[in-house]
Amino acid sequence: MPYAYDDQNVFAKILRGEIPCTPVHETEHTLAFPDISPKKKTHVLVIPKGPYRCYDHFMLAAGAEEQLDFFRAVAKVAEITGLAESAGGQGFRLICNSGAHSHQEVPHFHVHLLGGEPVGPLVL
Ligand code: DGP
Repeated sequence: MPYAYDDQNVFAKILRGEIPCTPVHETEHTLAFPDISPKKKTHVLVIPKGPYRCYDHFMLAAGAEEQLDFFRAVAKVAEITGLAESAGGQGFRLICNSGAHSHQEVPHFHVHLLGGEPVGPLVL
């Protein structure tokens, strides 16, 4: 079954400029901006610009160039925000909710990058 993509989701609106955001980092294929409701001192969302619904959609349908651009951008954001060890930081947690059981609220693939303070053990 093909993946259905709803272009009325909030991240699609951000990409079209219909909802404002303050970019932390932007590349040809990727955009990163602060989460509207930060759960840690630093909480950045990284999204591909293409219309991908979830992790498996992105990894199975996007081109290798988009995928590499995305995951490199995540590392770049970790550097820009000072979380990366290469930037003197203490590291970060990446979270990807993908699909209904994961509690993904926005149906546009994204990862959460969290840090700037200890994030604690993974509690589910
Ligand atoms: P998830 O549950 O993984 O789909 O998380 C979606 C996140 O998106 C959630 O942490 C809140 C964030 N969010 C929702 N609407 C907006 C918005 O309009 N702007 C920004 N910056 N973040 C948003």
